[in-house]
Amino acid sequence: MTSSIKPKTGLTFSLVTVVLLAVGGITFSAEIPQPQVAQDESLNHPVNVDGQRNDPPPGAAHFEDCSDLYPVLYFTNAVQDGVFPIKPQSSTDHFDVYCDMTTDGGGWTIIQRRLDGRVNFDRNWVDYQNGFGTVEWEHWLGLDKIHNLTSQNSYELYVGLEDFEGNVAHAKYDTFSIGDESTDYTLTIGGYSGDAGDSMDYHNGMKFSARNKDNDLLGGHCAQKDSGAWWFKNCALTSLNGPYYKPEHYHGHRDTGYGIFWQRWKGWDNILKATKMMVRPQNFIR
Ligand SMILES: *[C@@H]1O[C@H](CO)[C@@H](O)[C@H](O)[C@H]1NC(C)=O
Ligand SMILES: [Ca+2]
Repeated sequence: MTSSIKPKTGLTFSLVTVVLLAVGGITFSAEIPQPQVAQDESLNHPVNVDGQRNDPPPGAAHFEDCSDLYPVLYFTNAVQDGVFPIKPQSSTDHFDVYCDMTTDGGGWTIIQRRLDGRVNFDRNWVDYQNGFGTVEWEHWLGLDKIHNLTSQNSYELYVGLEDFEGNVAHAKYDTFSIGDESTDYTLTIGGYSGDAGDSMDYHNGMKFSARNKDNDLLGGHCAQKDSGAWWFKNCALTSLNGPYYKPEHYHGHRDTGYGIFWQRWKGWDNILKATKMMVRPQNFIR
């Protein structure tokens, strides 16, 4: 089975549409995949736990993350991956994110995605703070947004990986959050499960580094030496923001330098084709 990391559709829902569908009870027909949960179970899950969300003004976003939006899509039979606006509690404005509503029960907010190398990830600190790329495709959400997201609740992390032969693997972490700017976005991660092997535990407690910001434990500068930007230590067991190489142009890290790798799955020299990192509250109930 090759379950691809690629988005299934480029469909963008507007919040207004979602609300109208929710209110009108309009249902989509056949093509929309049904969520894999028992009907009865899901009916116990309230759409609006927070009164504020009952009547959002048109165009405004009151969903704190994609998990918050999941029940609305579910009750309108519109469960599908796509772009939605969210507004974490501490954020003053809403912003668009890509919601993965189909992997491992759905409700995931994507914070990082590589698909084909069309977006340059060799960027400065400020770009990693603010985010870059396109939400619909290759994307880094931004450290400030990731902090605001993961500080409003207890979050888990899902990392999806795909190599150039079409093999897929994943790593899931029960605990994931990053500190704010004053901590240089220190990573807190733990509770691994999955089939990719645990490459992230090594990075637990590390600050974020970029090519113009050295927060690693090495005498040198990992982000310059290895490229990319990450919670480098001494230096990395995985680097998902590293340079994107096609296999025909890659001859191992000693010759070409480090690419996108997950050491515990494929070693240092087997570069990856696609990656995604996404977060969801630990207490998410489908
Ligand atoms: C994150 O939250 C702070 C307040 O805690 C806010 O000032 C800032 O604008 C937020 N950042 C983003 C990108 O939403
Ligand atoms: Ca250093």
